[in-house]
Amino acid sequence: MNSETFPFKLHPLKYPYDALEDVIDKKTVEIHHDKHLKSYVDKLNKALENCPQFQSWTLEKLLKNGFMLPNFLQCEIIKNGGGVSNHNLYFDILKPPCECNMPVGTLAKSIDRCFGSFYEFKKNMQKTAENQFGSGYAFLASDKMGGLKIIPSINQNSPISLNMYPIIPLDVWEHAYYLKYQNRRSEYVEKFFSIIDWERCEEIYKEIIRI
Ligand code: MN3
Repeated sequence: MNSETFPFKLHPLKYPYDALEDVIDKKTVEIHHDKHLKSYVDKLNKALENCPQFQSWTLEKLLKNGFMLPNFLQCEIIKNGGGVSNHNLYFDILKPPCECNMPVGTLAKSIDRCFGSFYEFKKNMQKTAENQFGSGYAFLASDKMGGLKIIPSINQNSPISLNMYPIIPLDVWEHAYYLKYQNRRSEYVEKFFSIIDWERCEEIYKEIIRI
C-alpha cells in the first residue's frame, strides 16, 4: 500500500490532461487535478503541520485510526485526507475511453461472484452514483477477504475509515462533470465506465487481498 507520509505531494497525472476527452474534457481534468486535488493536499499538510506526532503516519493509517486523533485533526483528516486519498485513486484508475471496457482477471471473477454479473454490478453502481444526494461518491470497495461491495459515500468520506479498501471511486461531486454535462449526471456516470482502467483495478485488488 502507499507509504507516503507528511508532507503529502500533488502527484502529476500519468496521462495528458486531454487523455479522457469525449468522456471528461481537458478543462475539467485540469481544474479537478490542479485546483481541487491540490487544495486538499495543501489543507491536509496544513492540518498536520503542528501535529509532529502524526507526521509519520500514512494516509491510510490516519483515515483508519481517526478515533486516536484529536477532534480537530480527525475532522480535517476526514475532509482533506479523504479528499487526497479519493482523488489520488480516482485519477489512478482512469485511462482513455474504450467502448468495450470490461473487468479482467481475479477482479472480474469476484464481480461475477459478488454481484451476479458485470451488468448487475454496473447497474447497481450507476444507481448508487445517480442517487447520491449532493456531493459524494459511489465506491466499489473490497474487504480483506476480497468480498466486494458498492458503498455510497457523502462528501470526501473514505471507505478506508470503514475498514474497507476502495478500488473505484466514482466521483459525483459537480466539479467532476459539470462543465461538460451540467445537470446530466447520469450521462457522465454511464460514460465513466468506458474510462475505467480495469488492468490497474486488478493490480489494486490483488494488493488488497494479499494483505
Ligand atoms: Mn472530485
